[in-house]
Amino acid sequence: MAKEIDLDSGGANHQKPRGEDDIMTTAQGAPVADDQNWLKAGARGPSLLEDHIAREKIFHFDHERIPERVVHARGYGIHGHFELTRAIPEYSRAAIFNETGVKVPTFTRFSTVAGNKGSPDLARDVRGFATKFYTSEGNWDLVGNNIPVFFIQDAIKFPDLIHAAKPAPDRGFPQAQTAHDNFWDFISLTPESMNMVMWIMSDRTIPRSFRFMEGFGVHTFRLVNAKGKAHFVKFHWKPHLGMQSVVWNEALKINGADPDFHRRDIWDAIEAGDFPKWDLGIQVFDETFAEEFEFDVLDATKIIPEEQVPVEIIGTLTMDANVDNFFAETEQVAFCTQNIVPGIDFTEDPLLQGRNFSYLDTQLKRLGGPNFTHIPINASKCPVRHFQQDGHMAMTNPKGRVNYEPNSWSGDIDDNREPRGPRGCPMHGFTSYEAPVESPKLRARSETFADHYSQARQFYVSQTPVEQKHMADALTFELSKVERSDIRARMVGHLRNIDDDLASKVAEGLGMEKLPAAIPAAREPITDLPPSPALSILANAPKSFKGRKLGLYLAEGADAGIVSSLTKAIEGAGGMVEIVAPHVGGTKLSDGKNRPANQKIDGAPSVLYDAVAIVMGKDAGEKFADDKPSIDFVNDAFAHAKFIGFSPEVMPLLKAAGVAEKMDDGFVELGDPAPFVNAIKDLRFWDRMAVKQA
Ligand code: HDE
Repeated sequence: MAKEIDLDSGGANHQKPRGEDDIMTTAQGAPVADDQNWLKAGARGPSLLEDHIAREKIFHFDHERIPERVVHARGYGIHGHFELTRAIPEYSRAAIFNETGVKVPTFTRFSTVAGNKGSPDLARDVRGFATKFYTSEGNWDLVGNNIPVFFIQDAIKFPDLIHAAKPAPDRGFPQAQTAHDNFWDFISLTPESMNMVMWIMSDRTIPRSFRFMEGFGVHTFRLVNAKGKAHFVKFHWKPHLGMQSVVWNEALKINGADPDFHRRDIWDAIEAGDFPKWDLGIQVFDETFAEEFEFDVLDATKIIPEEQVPVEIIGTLTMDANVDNFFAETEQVAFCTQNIVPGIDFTEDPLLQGRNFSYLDTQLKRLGGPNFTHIPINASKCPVRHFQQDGHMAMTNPKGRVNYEPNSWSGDIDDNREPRGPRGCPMHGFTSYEAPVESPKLRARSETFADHYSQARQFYVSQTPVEQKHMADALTFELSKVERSDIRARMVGHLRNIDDDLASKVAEGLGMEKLPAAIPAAREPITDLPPSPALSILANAPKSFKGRKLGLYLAEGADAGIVSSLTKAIEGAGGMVEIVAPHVGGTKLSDGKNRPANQKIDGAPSVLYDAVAIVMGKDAGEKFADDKPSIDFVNDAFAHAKFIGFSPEVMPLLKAAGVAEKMDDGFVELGDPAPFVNAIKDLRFWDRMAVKQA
């Protein structure tokens, strides 16, 4: 029998979890008796248009999609909070920066740039790192990336860049990759991209996890203090878990084995209560530094090396809650670079200035009207008072007669008191920093933006030999997918301005008979800049397995003692263990007990793990020596320089995989788990890769 509807719950009813007890209703709230059979003339039809229930259901379904973001379509959002650990009133009057201990809620969306919503997570691509801070003075959006520089210097070039990177318009492919003619054609004709090209061809674009990436605000912004004094600032996010990337061959395989690898990783970590954290760092500098610095601080294709202006840590971002509803939160969140608060201001960076137009404009298209600020994920958590009104889907509608300013309604003016109601507030309200501007109107690029190679070279020489090899391999891979040889040659011509050795390696990788001539530079590179150690991932590796995952492959008769002591040791070191077995139902260990598995071996290749351990009983070691997924598990772990823990019974499998004769210090026999758990703190056994690290 139908239960009575709780009238008091009104429109909020649909926001409750959709539980079994709920009575189904139409969107108008009318109870529905049967939503599985369309109203028909007779049991065999035809169907009747009269069926308002069926039509409403189908109508709503037809309109479920909103346009995906033109860039950064594939994203993943997480709730969290930011806590200020060092107040900086000397730099900024923003409430979020003024009192140590201030805590504000946040929402962060990570993303790839080029792929569509359904593209794989491990595409070689820049990752978006956009955070909305719900401060007491309004929302501040820091819409950054995991790379501190950008491809272009002027926003007007953005549509060209993105058109070139996305699938070609005639054929609609390739999806989520830059390994094609259009991208490299554009890049090789755009020398200002060369610094960014070094970054995207590095391991930064194939992060192991969102949790193991840095983030950057990219542009130079301004901080303005209570006296109106301004400093320049660059924002940085530093992950507590350190940085880590996968290798390219792993990325290709992960995309097949688990296209949701990154989102699953952060979802699982958060569900397990292992909340990722980042420190917020600032590089603060003044006009004098800006004038003396070798490059223009308004040029978003350049960094300011940390060795020149240290990153000062001022707070911590903790991500601690997954979304309840992907669409409502991750899809509908609307980041806008123009969302700043008093005490933070823009600079004249031409890329930032263009973004300030684009983001607001794009939300209008994506979310369908000007009231996207009424959507809960976008609404500020502090009071909002203004005279904007109406429009599509207006959800928060003020009461009362007055909707203009100045007015005599909202104050008590009869007794000569100041009229109340929303008013501009010169003392606390946002005032733009009075940067002096006196110039002719020009369509021009400043001369100070013209050196495109010095920092590209600095990035390359700051990498370890393993990382440099990865860059040469990445360039070779990408350019090998370019059909036109003149584009390949032009690109190698640019590399010659960056590093001749790199250019030669790529030319060799591409099978070029002779090295193409260097491209004439718009301006001679400044100098051979010193390496910046902060730019390398491997030189700054965390030396810890914390937050990482061990794939523990077990088969019949595996020593129960080893399994339990290893699991305990890994978890004690802050790592996670995933059990892989021939069947997901589990496998019987030496103590006769069944150990349930998380994954079946052919669905869990070793590319999904940071290190692997294999423990089997004697018969199983022989039996799985014939098994292709088991052989691949070992082979890939070996090829990707992973640490491999093993029990002696596994030798037949190691032999069959062809690694038994090549066993190096990356193989650790299990018994006492300590040596293995100690070894995997290095994350990979890099010596196995041809190039030795410096
Ligand atoms: Fe974006 N960018 N962008 N971008 N961007 C968008 O806004 C744009 C740039 C970044 O998770 C769009 O809401 C222009 C730099 C992130 O929702 C759009 C230019 C940086 C996200 C847009 C840039 C970024 C976007 C598409 C050149 C790093 C995802 C959907 C001037 C500092 C935010 C949307 C999210 C999204 C325009 C360059 C980061 C079209 C015109 C530089 C992380 O407005």
